Amino acid sequence: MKKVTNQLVKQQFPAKHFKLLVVGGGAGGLGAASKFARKLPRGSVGIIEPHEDHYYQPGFTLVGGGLMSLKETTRKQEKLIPSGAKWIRNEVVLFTPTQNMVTLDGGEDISYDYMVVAMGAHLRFDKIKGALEALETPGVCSNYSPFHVEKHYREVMNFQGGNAIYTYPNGPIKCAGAPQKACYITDSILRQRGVRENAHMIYATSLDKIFGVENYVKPLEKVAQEKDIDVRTRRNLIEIDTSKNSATFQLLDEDGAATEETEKIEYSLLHIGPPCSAPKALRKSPFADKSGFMDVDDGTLQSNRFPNVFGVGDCMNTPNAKTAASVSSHLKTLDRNLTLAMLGRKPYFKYDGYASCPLVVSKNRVILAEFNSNGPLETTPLNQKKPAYWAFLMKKHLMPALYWNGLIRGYWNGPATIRKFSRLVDSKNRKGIL
Ligand code: FAD
Ligand code: UQ1
Repeated sequence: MKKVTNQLVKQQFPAKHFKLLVVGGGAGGLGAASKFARKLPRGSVGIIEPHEDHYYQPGFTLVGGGLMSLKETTRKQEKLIPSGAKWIRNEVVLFTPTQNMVTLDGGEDISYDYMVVAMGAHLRFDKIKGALEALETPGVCSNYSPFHVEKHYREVMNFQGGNAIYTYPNGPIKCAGAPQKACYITDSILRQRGVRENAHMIYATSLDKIFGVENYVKPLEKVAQEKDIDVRTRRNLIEIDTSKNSATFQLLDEDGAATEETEKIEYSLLHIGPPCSAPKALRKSPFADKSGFMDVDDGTLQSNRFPNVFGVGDCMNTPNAKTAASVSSHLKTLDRNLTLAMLGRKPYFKYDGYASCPLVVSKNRVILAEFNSNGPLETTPLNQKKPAYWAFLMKKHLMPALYWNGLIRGYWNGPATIRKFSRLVDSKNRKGIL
């Protein structure tokens, strides 16, 4: 019976044209499709997504630290596609926005009235010489990849001594705090295992400071200092030589430009924070700016060149940090602006630039960084700069629930409303009225 129904659905909604086409079935794509599948007639929304498994990527930090299983972060995509929407299990290889069309791998064309591009950011281990091969050798791992995140935990549990290096790339990266979170959890585990004194822990970053948001720099410097982590700034990992267990860093000048100088460090454990880029099909499309990311209006998230196309998530060139938390606020903006566009009106609702990075600083403490380009944009009246157990509980229990039940189902629009209420009791700047 189910087979017959599926057949009927297929006949009713041929996969050729959609009122709304969503490219990418990650956090942003599913959230967008869910919102509009509820508003539009059945079969009006198509989602193009090549992968069968959907990962809750923010959980990878916990998986790499042995605090969550990979299984808990993984669900089958088919179970997550909103009812009424059609999943096209393929990838876009070509965008032809002048004809409102995309081409799939294999050559099939799909057309649309409106499109949401939600392709995320791609991990570019290939930009570091030898990294792809090195990831298959002992000691080299990355929480960023579902295929190498469990290896990180195994390496930490087997670590006996030597240099443990955590790297941060020179350029865009999703969840910019994740490399240092991995470093801090490792420190906790090594202490618990009684082998910390055999380790020299290095956090090597291309930035000129430990974290890009000023408000959290001092608290994080304190964490790194207390944990005896050797923070080396203006270093960019460019090569891994597994025959010598050697990582080569290019030294950057004070403006972040490459110099001729390099530094080689021998590793026992090397955790790679990969450079990230826009996916290839987007990079070479008319949507991309020079950086390859999708050129959108920072506020409305509408494509700067094609007004029937919007962006959401990590694939855009908006100045926010690339996080799932940002996606929640993108979705709020998209919901209103795409609806306006569909009604023939001009989108005017503005994304507030919100991003958040729960900085896990041990196996049970988190600094809950929340910010936009102007500085902190915190939700709670509590001191979020201080490593806290309540924030850890949020990271471990509340955030996955918000993601699975709220964000990807199009119900979670970010914490802006909670923030307004909590400002009434704002103990931080004493402006609250309660
Ligand atoms: P994604 O969720 O990555 O989805 C993009 C989708 O597009 C993918 O499913 C992909 O298969 C698909 N796609 C790509 N190319 C094509 C194509 N050509 N055709 C069709 N589909 C395509 N965020 C937080 O808020 N808090 C955290 O604590 C946090 N920690 C993180 C830790 C790690 C280790 C990592 C890796 C990320 C973390 N993030 C965190 C970031 C968060 O996971 C991302 O910002 C979020 O997933 C972005 O959503 P997105 O939809 O833009 O991209
Ligand atoms: C958030 O909304 C979100 O997406 C569901 C995350 O990713 C899993 C986060 O890490 C954070 C911090 C938020 C923001 C939510 C609150 C309640 C502060």
